[in-house]
Amino acid sequence: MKLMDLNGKWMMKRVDEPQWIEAKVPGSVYSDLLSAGKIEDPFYRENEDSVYKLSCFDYEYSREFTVTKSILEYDFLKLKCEGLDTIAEISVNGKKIAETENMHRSYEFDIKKILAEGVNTINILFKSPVTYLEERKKVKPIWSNFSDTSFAYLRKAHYMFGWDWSPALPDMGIWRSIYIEGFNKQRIDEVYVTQKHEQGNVTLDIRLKLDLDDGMDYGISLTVCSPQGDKIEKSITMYKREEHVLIEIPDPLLWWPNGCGEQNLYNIEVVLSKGENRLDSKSLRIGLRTMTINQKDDEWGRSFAYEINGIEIFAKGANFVPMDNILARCSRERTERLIKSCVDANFNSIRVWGGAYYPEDYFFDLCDEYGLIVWQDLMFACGVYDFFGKFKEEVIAEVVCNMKRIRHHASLGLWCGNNEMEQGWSEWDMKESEERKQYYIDQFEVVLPQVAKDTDPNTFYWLASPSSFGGFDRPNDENYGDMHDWTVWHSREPFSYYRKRFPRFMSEFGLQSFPCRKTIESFTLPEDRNIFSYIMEKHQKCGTGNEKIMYYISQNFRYPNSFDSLLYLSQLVQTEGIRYGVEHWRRNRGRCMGAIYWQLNDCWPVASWASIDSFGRWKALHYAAKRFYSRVLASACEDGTSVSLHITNDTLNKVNGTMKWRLIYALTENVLMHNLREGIVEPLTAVEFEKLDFSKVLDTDDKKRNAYLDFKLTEGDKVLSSGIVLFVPAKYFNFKDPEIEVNIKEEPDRFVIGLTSKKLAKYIELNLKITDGVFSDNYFDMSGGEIREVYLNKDSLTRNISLQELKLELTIRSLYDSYEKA
Ligand code: BMA
Repeated sequence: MKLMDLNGKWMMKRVDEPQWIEAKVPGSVYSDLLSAGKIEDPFYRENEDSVYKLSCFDYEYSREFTVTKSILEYDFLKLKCEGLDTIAEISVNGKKIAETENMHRSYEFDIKKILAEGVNTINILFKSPVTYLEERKKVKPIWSNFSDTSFAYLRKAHYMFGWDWSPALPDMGIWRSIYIEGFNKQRIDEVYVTQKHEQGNVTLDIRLKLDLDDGMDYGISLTVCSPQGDKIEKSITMYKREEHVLIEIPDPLLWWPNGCGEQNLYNIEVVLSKGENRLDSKSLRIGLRTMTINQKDDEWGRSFAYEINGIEIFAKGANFVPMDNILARCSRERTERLIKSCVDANFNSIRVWGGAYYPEDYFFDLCDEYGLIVWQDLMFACGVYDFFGKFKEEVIAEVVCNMKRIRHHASLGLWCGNNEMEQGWSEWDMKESEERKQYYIDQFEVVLPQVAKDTDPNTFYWLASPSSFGGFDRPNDENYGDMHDWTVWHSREPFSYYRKRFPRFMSEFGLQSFPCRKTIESFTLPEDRNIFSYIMEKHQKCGTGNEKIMYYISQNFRYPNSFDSLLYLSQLVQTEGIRYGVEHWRRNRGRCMGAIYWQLNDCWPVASWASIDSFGRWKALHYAAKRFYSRVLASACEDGTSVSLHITNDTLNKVNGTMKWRLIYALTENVLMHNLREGIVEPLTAVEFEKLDFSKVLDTDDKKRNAYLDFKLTEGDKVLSSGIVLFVPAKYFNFKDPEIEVNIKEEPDRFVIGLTSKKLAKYIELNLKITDGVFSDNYFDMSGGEIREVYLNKDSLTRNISLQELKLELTIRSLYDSYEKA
């Protein structure tokens, strides 16, 4: 039972300095220094460098707490630390009780004998992770990507040492809750729930483990509460340390990922008592579902698809990275905004990438509630590990601890051993010893799979991302397992290259862009606002990133007429590239069953692969994701002047659709050809709906530069999906001023923005100068003469604004405005 919270006000000081400053726990050194006004915003301009240096010192945290006589009467008193980052020495009343070296696990220490009635003190000393690694490196360096710090020696979130999207800011501190627990011989040690689904019936198998002497009779009462509030209760007497209780759920309501059904959740409460005395309790929230990865041999190799409640789904989502470098600033609210943005963009899954940390409980609660299947990497990425001795013990303890914490969540889709390490050993020139290669096999193919089998056997376990068979055998083979494809971007292949790839499950691919102007203003002075300035390059962590953005712009768009236009075009190339890949893989639904782009979010304001920046602002890509991940997608596969129109139906229902298309001459907006076709698309399938050949009409380059195809898939009067095809790169197209007209109306809960476009307009951007908000659609195309309504829900706005203010704040542009005309 939790007796005393030690969160809240502490004091903190740099060990070599005399003065203490006020600190907040959970928190961190940087966040306390920031609150005390001792450092400036580490994200501003080049402050990263000076703040990094502060991690070369040791810091001490201290607080007092009062222990009453009644507390001391407990047989056991434990100090619980849910997260210490990272090299820590813990003392209570001047007596050292432990040293720790792993931010990824929780710790429990016996403090019964040390506590005294009255005022007690607790001190936690954090030693510099930078100094520690420097010393280890001097003895024997260990390979790691993106940073030569030898970070793989330390169980600390790797991205903190700098990544190709993260600054190097290795913070430290008491980053999760700390408290005292007390119990009298008896407490609930573990509640582990598994489920059996048989012909629509669900039986829960609740395994209980108690911390008590055998043969004692303790009462356990279990309550399962359905989403509608119906309760099933069961009581037993425990005579052993471990017991199974089976509970059948009447009329089970299943949990589904977003887009497939409801996110029904059941609460389970376990209460331990002796006679009338309630001794301990634990609650869990679960979802009734079966979930695995299906791998079936087929004509191409072997499939790789999530199967939920018997249905194979196409996974749509992105890779999640930490939301801040100062973890104290992450919160449930910020995370909820991000997770909500995922489901608003039609995601049904998310991958938690292995170079970070195991997310908070609330992250998984939110994924349960919103319906995002979580691909959870273990926290190993782009590094080589010395898997023996104390390090090995730490790793095992950490994985067991996190599997036990997370395994009951409805949203947990799979555990994955690491990020890109099997691939690293097979494809990268790491020049590491054979001995370290053997450690890889022991860690990722023997020990951790066994830990998973013992701790969470019902969740699918995958050796590495990417992987095919394990054992360094073609880990990134497109026909087996999952795939990371960085040929577009890192090797500058054109977007059309994606169409040559038929991965079974694409778990990483991406293109960078700059964040929007508002975000750039947060870390720059006006004189920095040039992408090749020192400060802008400080906020670009991928060595050749800006060059590549410029390269892709040059392939697709005209030379931008301003810094603002350059930012805008960078977001458009990112959007187009990812759309190209996703639409192709969704057209090949069945062969490919997942497209998880790199990356969802950012930890600071930076040029990166993210679709949502560190302020939570949607880039063009995130709006495009809402369209290309839509449950029913109409997409065009163009090749010269022929176009095939496809429909991908990810729903569990038939689509009774009508596809209308028009070939239009842009100068006059005259319709050259058109057609309408009706048809049925079966659930969970992708079909080629229509094949068009315009070679006769578009027989000159000039005509190709002036004509476009617009297509729209409707069901009844609902537009399900639409698109526009150009027959030349947009940079060669003969755009005319679309003369977009805007008319805004206010309704109680939203603003309705009516738009008309005289001529074809590509990538129309709606932007608010000051306030942030999420539009129902953005960066979309309009054919000449089209009328459209876009909604801005008031609850998405970061402040209340009037209609008048909105009119002043709203700016609109399209591709036509991004380049010089004469
Ligand atoms: C993949 C990821 C990250 C990296 C990204 C972009 O390798 O796993 O390590 O940030 O590519 O290069």
